[in-house]
Amino acid sequence: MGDQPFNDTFLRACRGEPTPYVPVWYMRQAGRYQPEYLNIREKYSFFEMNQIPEVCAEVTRLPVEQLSVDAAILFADIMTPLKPIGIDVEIESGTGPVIANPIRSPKDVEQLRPFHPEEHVPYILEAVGMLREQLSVPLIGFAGAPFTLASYMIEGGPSKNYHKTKAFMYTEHDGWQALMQKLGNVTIAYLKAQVSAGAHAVKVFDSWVGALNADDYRIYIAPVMEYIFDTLRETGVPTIYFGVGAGHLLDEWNRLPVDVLGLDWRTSIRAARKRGITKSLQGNLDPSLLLAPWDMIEERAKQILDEGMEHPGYIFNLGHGIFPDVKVETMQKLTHFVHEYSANKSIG
Ligand code: 1CP
Repeated sequence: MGDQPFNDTFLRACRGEPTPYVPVWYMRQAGRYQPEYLNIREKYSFFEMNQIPEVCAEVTRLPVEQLSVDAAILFADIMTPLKPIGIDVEIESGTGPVIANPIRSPKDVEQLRPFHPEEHVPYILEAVGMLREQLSVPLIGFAGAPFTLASYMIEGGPSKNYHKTKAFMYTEHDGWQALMQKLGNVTIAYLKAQVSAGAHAVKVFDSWVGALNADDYRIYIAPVMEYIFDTLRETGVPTIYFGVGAGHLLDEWNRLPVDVLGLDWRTSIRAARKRGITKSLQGNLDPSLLLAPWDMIEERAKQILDEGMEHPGYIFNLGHGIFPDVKVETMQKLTHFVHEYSANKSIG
């Protein structure tokens, strides 16, 4: 692969430049829908896969080779930096992250240790370096955003309503500020290290921040996100921000010093543009459609591409991650369709 010319279409779209076709990659493009992934996963726990650079690199490359997507995303998890700071987290099959010692008080926040990527996760940085050599498409590094990380740390695992997280936020003013500050520093340190090791772009996943209304986002979250993206500017690589069910926060997001906003399927690209969103956009096919008949997938993908292509700075993706029941062939067909349709449309 290293012999192929480098495909920078994705990076150009991140920067809002025109591209010959619409670049595409998929959230959770490495995962349980791939038989090859399942074979490897049988042998290792999730974090073991993370800790062996050759395995981490192989799983990261798999969707690039199999689907012909225009970007790779590092095979790791938003939970990866939490173990070294003192959170006892495991990834359980079918559930996700489960935490044995959730945060219950400001004292628990005080006890969190600082994160030093080179010392704590050298294997991740080694995998990034290997991928930089092996890939002919950009590598996206990533981290969790403070609210989303805090939601797992406080709830102890996946949640539907984030009651405990919000109660902590509303009740423990200083404890919450300290937690956001500490997690903001984790995110920054982790992403800077990934860029130094070779990542071409970075994405901050704030998957669950849509649980807050715009006022609370402005008060409790915007300052730390501004600090994160402001500091990441120093790296010079494009930055991406994503959350699920967060259409009501778009005006807040548009004010952040970030390059690309990732939309879920609830907010159309055209609606976001009409609201005055000027940044590059990424998204947003409903992943449930991947189980619908092909004609329907194609029709919706076409509609999204038509909307996305009204402005330069557009990257095709799903509105959230691929899930295990999806067929690899569907993803291959979709990637091919996005490339073909957008190339012909921009020429025609
Ligand atoms: O191709 C890729 O995207 C692989 C790399 C990757 C990324 C970017 C993984 C591997 N996880 C993530 C990010 C991640 N992890 C997010 C943000 C994106 C999103 O919203 O999906 C979140 C919220 C997590 C937390 C997490 N880890 C969950 C979700 C749980 C919930 O609350 O619903 C799950 C299921 C995991 C485990 C996990 N992470 C990644 C994989 C392939 C898996 C499944 C692991 C397995 O084999 O059991």
